[in-house]
Amino acid sequence: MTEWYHDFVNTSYTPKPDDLVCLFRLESAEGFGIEDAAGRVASESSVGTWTELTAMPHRIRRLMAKAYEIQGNLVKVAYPPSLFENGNMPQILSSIAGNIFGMKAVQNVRLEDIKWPKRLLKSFHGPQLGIRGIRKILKVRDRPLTATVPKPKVGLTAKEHARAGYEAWIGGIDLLKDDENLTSQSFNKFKDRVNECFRLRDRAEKETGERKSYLINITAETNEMLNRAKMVANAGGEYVMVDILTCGWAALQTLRDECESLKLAIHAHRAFHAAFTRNRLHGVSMLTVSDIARLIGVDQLHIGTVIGKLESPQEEVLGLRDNLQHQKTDTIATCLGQNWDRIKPVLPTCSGGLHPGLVPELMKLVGANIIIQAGGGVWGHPDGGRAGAAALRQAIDIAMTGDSLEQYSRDHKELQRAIDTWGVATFK
Ligand code: CAP
Ligand code: MG
Repeated sequence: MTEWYHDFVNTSYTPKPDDLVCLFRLESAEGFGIEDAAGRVASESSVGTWTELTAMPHRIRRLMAKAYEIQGNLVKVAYPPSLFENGNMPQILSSIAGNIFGMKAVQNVRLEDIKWPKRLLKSFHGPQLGIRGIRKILKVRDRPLTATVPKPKVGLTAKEHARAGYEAWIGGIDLLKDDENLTSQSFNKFKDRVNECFRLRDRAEKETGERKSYLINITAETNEMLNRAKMVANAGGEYVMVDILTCGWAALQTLRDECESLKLAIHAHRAFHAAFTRNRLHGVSMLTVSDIARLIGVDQLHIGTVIGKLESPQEEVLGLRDNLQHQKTDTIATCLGQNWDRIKPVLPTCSGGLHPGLVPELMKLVGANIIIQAGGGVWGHPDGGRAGAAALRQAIDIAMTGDSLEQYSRDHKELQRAIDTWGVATFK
């Protein structure tokens, strides 16, 4: 009997410009070759099932995906465009990132990257503001933007939270940020936080003469999230923050459109990603997540730090940065490259275990077109949050010039105290 799945392998096929292409890292299970596994992945993610069908009309044969390149464990699959519904991210992902992860013939499979054809690209809106729009709002042209999450992560009242924001803004921070697990708990109701924080934000702007803003976490059930976005717009906010992966892509699509009418930027937190991005052999890469987030249209996204408290390899962080910042990326080993066309760039956010002493190294690695977020690295400063905020800003100022942090800290006491506390070390 012929192996039906092999009909989905065609190494002489060249993808057409409007095919969607996926790059998988694939390991077949015992008893199966790589072609057996590749054929099964292409079949299950397009039109196939576990056996040859009695009726397979010719027109449906044209919808078969093709595993067209197999190099070691890296397999490229081309999908005909008619498999997909325009602007429907859940449908696209149920196809190419659906059942395949559980197939018995596959030991491990990781979706490394997706190359989006023009038609699908056009069916999503992309960021409303993008990097340029954000920088314009905040009137910060060259340096990294700064953000801080008050710590403890949750437990502060709305008043305490706003007071922390005020201290940080006055100290030199641009963006107050909520933590991913702060929404509207009994001790800190969303409505109270909106009122308190924007009141003190306006005051901090007046006192510093700088633009200040607030990444307020609206994460909730979709309708509630839209209500919260409206409350932020009414209070004069510029942003909402959302936990994109725990909310889900459909909710994010809905929110993206609402934010267009409310003129709000979206800060995307990626809590949950490591559940399926961290295993290098199985799951979905963070690069793929960043593609989807950019297509749907977040304005800012967490990418890791290389040197902070959370696992984020240098190659991955730099790949994410390029994928978010550039209009066009090249095909390299585990990346298919993409022409983003009219889809605007997204501002990468580096966060997780950062403090002033790590800023020069971070900027050397990732550059200045980023947001630097420090929670513990501001609120653990021995002289409090305002001093911590000042120290972070001083570290950025000196890193922008490339001069020595240690020397600069001699006449910048907040920075000096931060360095006395944490040095230039990474804390796990
Ligand atoms: C950082 C952070 C972020 C992580 C998320 C936290 O706080 O606010 O959630 O950065 O990871 O609560 O841990 P600290 P990533 O500055 O106190 O470490 O950015 O990698 O998505
Ligand atoms: Mg957090």
